Amino acid sequence: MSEHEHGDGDGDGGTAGTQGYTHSHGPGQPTHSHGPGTHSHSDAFAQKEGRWAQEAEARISMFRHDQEIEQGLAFGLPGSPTLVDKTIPTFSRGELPHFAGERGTFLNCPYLEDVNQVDDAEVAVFGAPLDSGATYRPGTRFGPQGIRRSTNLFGTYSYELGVDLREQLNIVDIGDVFTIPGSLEKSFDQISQAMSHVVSRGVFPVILGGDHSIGYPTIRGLAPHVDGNIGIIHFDRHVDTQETDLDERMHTTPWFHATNIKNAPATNLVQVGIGGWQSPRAGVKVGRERGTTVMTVGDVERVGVEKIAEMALEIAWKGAKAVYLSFDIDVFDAGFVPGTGWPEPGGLLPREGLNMVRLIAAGGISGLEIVECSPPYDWAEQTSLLSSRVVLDSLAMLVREGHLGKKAAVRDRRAWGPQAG
Ligand SMILES: [Mn+2]
Repeated sequence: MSEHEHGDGDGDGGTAGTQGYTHSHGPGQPTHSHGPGTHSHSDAFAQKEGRWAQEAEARISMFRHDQEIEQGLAFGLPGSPTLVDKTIPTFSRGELPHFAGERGTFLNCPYLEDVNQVDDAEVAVFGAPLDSGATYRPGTRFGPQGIRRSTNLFGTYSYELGVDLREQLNIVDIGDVFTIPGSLEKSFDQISQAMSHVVSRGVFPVILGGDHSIGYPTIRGLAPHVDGNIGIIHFDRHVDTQETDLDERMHTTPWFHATNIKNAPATNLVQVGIGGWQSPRAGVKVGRERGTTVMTVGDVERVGVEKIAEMALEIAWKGAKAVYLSFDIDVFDAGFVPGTGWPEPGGLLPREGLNMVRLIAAGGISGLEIVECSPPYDWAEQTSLLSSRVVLDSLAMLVREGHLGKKAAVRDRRAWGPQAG
């Protein structure tokens, strides 16, 4: 049986993303710890999330899935008569097989050529291909390509999160910002302008970096559109708070400049996963003077991911109107992320990082960037895969908690599939 045939579909055409999904929160947070009173070895306890997810799947619509198959048969011609599965076309159109075709966009979502129409979507993914800010290994200019390509390995549905992004979210890929390799400052201007465009249309931005220097222009593009302060939750092994590096604003400097922006105060900057032998002391001094919050890998280990996420949310949201997530993939142990600019041993485990991302996204964020993925240094796409997961898990939690997934699906034009957009 092919993947095409699972489930019966629930026939709620046109309502994917809204009524197609009975809003119900997950079985508690992913790493929810249970009080001593509830601790038992019963089946129900052992399968708390597993069983919840089994039930949750039944509540997700199959509308876009079915529409994609219908369109695939129309545009890709019905498959050979010898095939038993009549949903398979002659030419691959849509999700399957994952190794075929020209997918190209993030999670094979629709590509939006005309960015003037971005407000039809609820989420816009765009790349900021830049490595001019890298002070050691370059290659993050290929980050957006590598991250998009790695999403070929993922479907649109997460088992334990009980979310299917294809059904529940209007997400488009608007391609990459035209960066200027010889000029960081001009690239920053381009990135800020792109960010500002997306945010001004009320669309949730997802930025695929790029080295971490983009953290400054993204905040600069976001800030004028937030009626109040912005909190920043920053995952990284490095503080990135010095003023200049090698005489310029580099990928070691974004938060010095971002927290100079009036409504992005350093006291709302929370830095998680910091540590090791690569943080320049100049940046540490700035963080100390400006009062940033730093939580090391050791702090995460000692206090636990749940409490750290809770504290990060509390500090970032204090007096703020929006919280932005900036995730440097090098926060993970170097063994998991060879494809990055400054790999540092002793970082977070993927489970720890992803669990914190989920908890933070559940609290509601206004945008996110994933940075420092350098495909030329990557092996077996593992750094790209983890980068994609940060985005996917964030989006799924935003949908599950009702922060995203509110805009009704626009039939046909925004449907997932090869002809969409
Ligand atoms: Mn870093």
